[in-house]
Order: sequence, then C-alpha cells, then structure tokens
Amino acid sequence: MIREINFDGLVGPSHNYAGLSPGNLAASANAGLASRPRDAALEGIAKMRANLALGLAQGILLPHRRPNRGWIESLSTTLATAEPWMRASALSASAMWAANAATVSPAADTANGLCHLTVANLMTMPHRSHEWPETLAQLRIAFAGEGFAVHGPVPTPFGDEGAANHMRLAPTHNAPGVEIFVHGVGGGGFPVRQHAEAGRAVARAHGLDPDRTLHVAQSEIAIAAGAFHNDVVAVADGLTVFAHEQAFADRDGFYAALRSLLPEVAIVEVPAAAVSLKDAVSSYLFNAQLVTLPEGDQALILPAEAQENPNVWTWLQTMIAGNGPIRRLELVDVRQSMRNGGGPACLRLRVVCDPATVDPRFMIDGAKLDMIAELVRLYWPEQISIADLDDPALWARAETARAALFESLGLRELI
Ligand code: SUG
Repeated sequence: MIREINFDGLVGPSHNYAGLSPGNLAASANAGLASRPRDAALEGIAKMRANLALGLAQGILLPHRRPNRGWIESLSTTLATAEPWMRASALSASAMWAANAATVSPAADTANGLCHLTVANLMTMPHRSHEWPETLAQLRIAFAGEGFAVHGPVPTPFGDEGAANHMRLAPTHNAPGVEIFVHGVGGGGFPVRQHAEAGRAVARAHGLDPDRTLHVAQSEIAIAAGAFHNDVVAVADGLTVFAHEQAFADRDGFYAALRSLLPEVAIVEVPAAAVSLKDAVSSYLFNAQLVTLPEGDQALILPAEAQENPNVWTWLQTMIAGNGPIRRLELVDVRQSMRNGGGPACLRLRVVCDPATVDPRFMIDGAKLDMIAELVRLYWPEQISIADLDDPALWARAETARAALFESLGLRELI
C-alpha cells in the first residue's frame, strides 16, 4: 500500500554546537555551548516512537562517518592541523536533518511512474557540502527497488538543500499532485541556500509535469529573519498549506497560481500581526510535521518551544478551536536539535511509496528503536564541549559508536 513514510535522521555521536551556519540564528546563538549527543539521539528516538504511536510509517537515515577524514584529506590537511572551523566541519552531525537529504517526487507525479529522489548538494555551507556522497550511498541501498529512481546531486554552483524547500499537495498519496519548489533570491545579508536553477533541474530530472509544478521565491525578509530554509516558515500536506503571511516574495501571485491548479487547496495562513517572523523563527511553529493521521484528520507535530511562546500558543489554540483542516496538536521535545536550528520537520524526509519496497534495514518499529536506544546509551558521548573536538579520543569514540550501530543494523557495507 502506498503510504507516506517519515525517514528520520538519527542524531550522530559527534553532535555539537560549532556555529557553522550563518543565517541560522539558533546555531549562531548557541555556538560554543556544550552539546549532549546521547540526549539528542534519545530525543529523536522518542519522536520516532511518538510518530509510530500515531499510526504513521517510520523509517530511518543513519549518521555519517565522522570525522570525515576523507574530506579533510581532500583539502590537503589533517584533523590535527586543520583550522578549528574545518575540523568542526569534518565532525558535524548535520546529516541528522534529513529534510535536507534529498528532494522526493512520488510516483504519481512523475512521467515514468517511478518515485524519484535527488540527493541535495548542500553546497552553501562547507560542513554540509560533504554530506551528499554518503547520503546518496544510503539512498541507493534503501531505495534500490525497481519502483525508485535515485539521482546524484545537481551540479554546483546551483545550491540545492532538498525537501526543506519543496512542498507537495495532493488529494491522496497516489493521486497526481502539485509540487512547489521554493528558492531564495536575496538573503538580506545571509546566504541564499536554495537556488531557482536547482529546483528547475530537479523538476526536470523527476519528469514532473511543468503545468503542475510551481517555482516560487521565498521573501527576503523571511531569510533575513532566520528562515534559511522554506520549512522554517511554511509546510504542506494533503490539500493544506500552513504558512506565515511573509513567507513568500509574491504571496498573492503564489496563492492565485496554486488555487488555479488545485481549487480545493486550504491555505492556513498565520498573520504577521498575530505571530511575527521573529516569533515564528524562535518557536519553529512552521517546522512542525504536518501529517494526515490514519483516521483522516490532519495533525501538527510541533516542537515544545511552540508552547512556550505566548503569541504562537494563543494562535494555535484559536486555530484548533476553529473549523480548519488541522485538528490536532502534538508536542515533541527535540531541544538538542532545536539549538542548532533543526525542528521536528528538519529531522525527517518524507517518501511516499509502499513500505514493502524499501530495504527493511531502513524501516523502523518499536523493537528496532529499543535496540538503537540501547546502543546510543552505550556508545554516544554524554556531552561534547568545543574543546573536545580537538581530542583524538572523541574522534575514535564517534567512529566506534557508528560502527557498532551499522553492525547491529546489518549495514556493514556502509561502515
Ligand atoms: O543546515 N544546522 C542546520 C539545520 C538544518 C535545519 N534543516 C531544515 N530547516 N530543514 C543547517 O543550518 C548547525 C551546525 C553547527 O552550527 O554546528 C547546522 O548545520
């Protein structure tokens, strides 16, 4: 049966706060803090468990080889002698944010009837630019079945950050949908990470119908306020778009184009007068997972921070009391990831397909989560301070932890 599967990135054992992403306000504000990799991974596991309990299908993407010695060597330096930012980049656990792993077009939208995935090149931030080869290796195993087409990255200099800048609307998972690619034009002093050319290249690679595909610009003020990806200010599921009033450069033009393609669309817009961009970015209201539950209602899976912001929480209470399509709120605690600017939606990649066609080593149930949690408790460091990043003992520990995980999951070929 065709379903939506959320593939969550498991937080890796080297999770740290190095402040590597200009424009990501949380990551910059928390640079230099001590991180708690074990807690971070367990928070992510608890989120996956909660999603399973809601009746959602759950998969997993796995931590990358860190430190990435090959990347450091390709820069003709070594871990011991590299500049601190470069060493931190080799150690970053940023592959946990699976919404940046790839862009996915379900089979119902594509010319050849395959589910297409294009790995994101993540070229704008050095610490993320070396993720794609290993992400691609995992995707090629997980989606090796004949119903999938897995593509390599869009070439540089066209920045592509994957599903975080992509929305799909469709009446059901196996009906043709409308796909929306959101790019930046100006960043108000911050880098634009998603380029228009990248979205167009992905749409062509996936064989999308140009008449059912939109390419829209993110507003510069949203990027300047810290929305370094569209999923910080907008999210979509089914026939619902949930967005901030100031998310898009040409809001009226976008809504009109969308309504003409999909007259039944529901646009749940949050006015800036009720929730400012600042509140939206600090609470990650829009970085919720918007999901359709098995019983048919839509739910928002929100970070706990959304409850702590009075403007956001008041708005949500009013929305729920009304008659809109989103009927339920679920809170999850992913604070360790949030401190690096990654909310519930950043942590997952949605793939619409039959779960039986996915390599089972990438599918998750309660028992497998128990096993992974056990390994996390055993091997993941409790705490990492910035000074620890210089310590060869930490590098070895991160490598041992990952190897133990891959061994247990039967994925030796990826160690
Ligand atoms: O790319 N943070 C990530 C957060 C990604 C969030 N993803 C989505 N919005 N979908 C980023 O900026 C911080 C790492 C550091 O500073 O150490 C970081 O990479």
